[in-house]
Amino acid sequence: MIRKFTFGTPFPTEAVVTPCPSESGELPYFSREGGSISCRLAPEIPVYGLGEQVRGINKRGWIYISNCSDEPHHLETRSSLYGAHNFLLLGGDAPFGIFIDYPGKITFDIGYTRGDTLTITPEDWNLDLYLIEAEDHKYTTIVRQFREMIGRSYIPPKWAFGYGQSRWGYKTEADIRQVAENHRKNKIPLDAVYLDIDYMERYKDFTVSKERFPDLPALVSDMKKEGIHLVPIIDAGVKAEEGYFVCEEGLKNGYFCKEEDGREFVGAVWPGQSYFPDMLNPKVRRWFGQKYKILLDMGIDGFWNDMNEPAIFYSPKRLNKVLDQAAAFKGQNLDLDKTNELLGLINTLANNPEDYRSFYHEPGKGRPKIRHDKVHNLYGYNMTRAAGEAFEELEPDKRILMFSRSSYIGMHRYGGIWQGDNLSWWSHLLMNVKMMPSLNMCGFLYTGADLGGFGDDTTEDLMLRWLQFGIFTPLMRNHSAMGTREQEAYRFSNMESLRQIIRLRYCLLPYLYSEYMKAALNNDMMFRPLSFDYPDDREASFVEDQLLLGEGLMLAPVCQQNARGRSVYLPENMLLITTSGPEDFRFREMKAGYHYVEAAENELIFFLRRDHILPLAPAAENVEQLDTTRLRAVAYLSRTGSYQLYDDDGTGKDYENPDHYETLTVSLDGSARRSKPEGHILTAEVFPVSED
Ligand code: MIG
Repeated sequence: MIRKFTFGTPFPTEAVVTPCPSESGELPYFSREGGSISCRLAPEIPVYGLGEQVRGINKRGWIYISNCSDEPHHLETRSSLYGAHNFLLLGGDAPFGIFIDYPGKITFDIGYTRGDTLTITPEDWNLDLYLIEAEDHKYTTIVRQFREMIGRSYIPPKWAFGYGQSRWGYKTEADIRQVAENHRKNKIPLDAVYLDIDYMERYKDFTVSKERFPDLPALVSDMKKEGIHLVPIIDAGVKAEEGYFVCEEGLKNGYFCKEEDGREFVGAVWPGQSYFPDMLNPKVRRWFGQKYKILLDMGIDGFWNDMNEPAIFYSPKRLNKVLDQAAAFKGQNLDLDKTNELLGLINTLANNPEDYRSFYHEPGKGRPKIRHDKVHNLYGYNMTRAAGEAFEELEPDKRILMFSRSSYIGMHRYGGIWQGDNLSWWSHLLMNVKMMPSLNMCGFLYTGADLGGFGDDTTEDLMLRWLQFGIFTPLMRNHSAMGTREQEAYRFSNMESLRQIIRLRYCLLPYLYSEYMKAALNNDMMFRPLSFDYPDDREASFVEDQLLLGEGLMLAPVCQQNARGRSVYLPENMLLITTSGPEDFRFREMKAGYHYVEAAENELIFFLRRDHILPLAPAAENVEQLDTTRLRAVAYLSRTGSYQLYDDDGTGKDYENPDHYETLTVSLDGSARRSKPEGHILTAEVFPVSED
C-alpha cells in the first residue's frame, strides 16, 4: 500500500510514473517540528536505502545529505556523493518505506544527533512524500511496490555485461588499439574499451580529435570485428567558444542556463569556460540528446555521462573575487590561522553553493523559471534522460549502453550509474559491496564501481580481489585515473590469476543475465542484504559484507589484504563453491552457522543456496561468442529443482516475449533437461542437501 502526502507546491521531478492521489490526513509515524520531521527508531531496527552513499548497508548512525556532489574522496565522514536517492526502508516488525520526492538539498539524520531518532530536513517544504507499507511486512514487497511506482529499470545491451577496460589517460587511437591487442595477445576476454575525455577536440562534447583519432568510424568498425565496443564519455559542460557548433546553437536558441539578468551562466570545467545546457527543459533535452547521433552514426553504441552534478571547477566571477582576496595575503607573515584562511579561500572555488544559487532553469510547460539550487539534484538525471529519450527516437529497436555519474531516482529508467571516483583502497572494495543492494532498492540495477580503484595506486592483490567481486556486478569495468599505477590485467605478475577470474565472468553470464533481467522485469533487487531473505534471523541482519545475488547465490568477498580466507555466516546449509577459474571448481556442503572459509589469493568463494541451480556456460572471449546451448548446472538439492533461464538476442527490446524463458530441470539422480528442444544440452552435477 502506498500513501502520498503533498506539501506546498512540489516541483514535478517525474521520478514517479504511476499516478497516486495525495491524502489529506496527518502524516503517520512522524512528528513535524520546525522544518523537520522526526520519528523514533526502536533499538536495533535497521534503516536501509539512500542508494549511492558512504557507510553501511544499514544506514543507521550517520547523517547523510542528498546533494549531488563531485566528491572524489569517498571517506566515511562524507555526507554526499554524486547521487540523490531519497528512499529509506525502516526495518523491524512493522517495516515501511519512505520516498521523499524533493529535488533540492535534503538531510537524513539517521540516529546521528540522537541514536534513537530519525530526522529528515529538506530546505523547504515543497515536496511529495510517499509511505510504502506491505501487508506481508516483507522488505522485498515494500521495495517492489516502490519500484513499480518509479518504473522499470534501464536494461543495457547484453555486451555491456562483458568485461570493459578504461583509463583516463588513453589518448590516441594507437593507445586504444594497444589495449585491445594486449588483451587479445594475453587471451583476456574483453567486450569494451572506454574513451575518456582525451578523444575529444579540446574537451568539446560531440567532437573527435582529428589529430589523435583521425578516423573514429574505422577504429570503431575494426574493434567491432573483434567483438569490442568503444564507449566514449560525454561531459555536462559545453565549451564556450566561437565557431563551436554546440555552443553556437545553444546560444542562438537560449538553451543554456542563465543568471538572474538573463545572461548565460559561465562555469569552468575541463574545456575551460563552459555553458550548462538547461537539461530540465524538454526542448533543450531533445536538442542535446540528438547530438549523441553524431557518435551513433560513427558506429558507437554506448556512452558514459560525466561531470553532471554538475561539477564546476570555478566561475570566472568567483575566481576574480578569490584572487583579489588572496592578493591581500601577499608579503604577509602567515600564522596557522591565516594560512588556513588562505587555503580555505582557494577551496571555495569549486562547486560553490553560491554559484549553484546564481543560475536558473526554464522547465517549460508553462512553469516559472526556477533557481538551480532548488532543483540541483535533477541535473544529471535529466542529462541522461536527454540521451535516453533520444536513443528511443533514434534507435527504437536497439539497446544503447548508457550510464551516468550523477543521478536521482527516475534516472534509473534511462541508464545505470558507475560509483564514481573511488580510490584503490581495500575499504573501497567493501564500499562497492555495500552500495550494491542500496542502489538496487532505488532502481539502479546496472551499476558497478571502478574495479581496482580509480585514484591512488592499486596493488596486484587488490586488483584480483576486486575482480573476484566485480565479476558479479552488472557493470564490470576496470577504470583508473591519470597518473596512477597502470592497472590493465596484463600489467601484473599475477596476470594468469586475473585472466582466469575474468574468464569466469563469462561462465556466470547465463545466470547473471537471467537474474538481471528478472529483477528488471519484476521490479526486484538483484543484490539483497541477507535480512531481506532471512527476516527472522537476527544474526543475518548484522551481516554487511555478504550479499544475496539473484535467487540462488550468496557472495562472501574477501576484502582484506593478505587474507587467505574469511569468516562467513550461513543462515542455512549451503554449498560452498571455490574456484580459481573456469577449469577449476570445487564444492563442499557447509552447515548453517559461522565458519572460517579458506580462499587462497587466486581463489574466489561463493555459495549456492539449497534447492537452487547455478547454470554455467563454457568460457568465452566476449559476450558475442558466449555459447548458451551447452550449459553445465551445479545443483544443491533436496528434491527435483528447476531454474528459469532468461535469454534473448541482447540488443532488441521485446523483453516480455515468453520465448525468452526456458526451464532447466535437475533431479536428484543427476538427470537434467531443458525445456527448449533441439540442440540444448545440459549436464548436471548434483549435491544432495543433507538434513540434520
Ligand atoms: O574531473 O574524465 O569520475 O571517471 O576518468 C575528473 C576524467 C573528470 C571524473 C570521472 C572519471 C573520469 C574523469 N572525470
